[in-house]
Amino acid sequence: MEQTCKRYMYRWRLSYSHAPLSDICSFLSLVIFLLAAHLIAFHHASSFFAVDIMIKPDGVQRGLVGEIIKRFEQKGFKLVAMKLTAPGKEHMEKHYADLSSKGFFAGLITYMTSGPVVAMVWEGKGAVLEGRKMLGATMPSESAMGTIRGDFCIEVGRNICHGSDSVESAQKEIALWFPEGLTSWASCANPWVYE
Ligand code: D4T
Repeated sequence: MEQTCKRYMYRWRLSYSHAPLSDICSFLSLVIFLLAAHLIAFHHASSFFAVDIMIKPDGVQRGLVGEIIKRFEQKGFKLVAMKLTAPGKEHMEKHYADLSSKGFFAGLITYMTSGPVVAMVWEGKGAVLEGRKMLGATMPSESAMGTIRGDFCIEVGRNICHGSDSVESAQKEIALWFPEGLTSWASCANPWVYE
């Protein structure tokens, strides 16, 4: 009996002292990895970046181009590229490629190719995150008043403007919309916008 107990104790100690230690190590590495990824993502999103903003055909038709540009200018962002363009179906399908499996995709492409759009690139600290806040939620009914969608539209299929949802998609979209590159310039407002 004593022997059996000792054997069990030995086995228990083995499993307690080895397996859990490796489990704890993997768990700690996972926590450290997630923490680092979170910090990097946060730093990425709040650093100086350019965001692709597009005024959709309804925004152009309804005469909201000036109003939308005004909001980004007044916020303190710097315009580094802009064009009024109607690039066609293939281009829009590329822009919205990640939504190609959605039921609303065909309607979205028809809407997006129904007239010219204004594509812009705005640069500034946290431009991607702040730009999305300025646009408001995808669903206008969920957009806060004071945001562009909250103030100017009602339906998701006519939600006026687009904004990149991450630094990575901003980089992809900028390459798609402005293969000729951006215009680099120094704004005299910089010291009045940034500490
Ligand atoms: P965009 O890309 O236009 O800035 O929109 P969001 O990033 O805010 O949202 P999204 O990619 O999910 O949708 C892209 C585009 O599809 C239209 N849409 C969306 C739609 O017509 N019906 C829907 O149910 C959804 C979710 C509106 C925006």
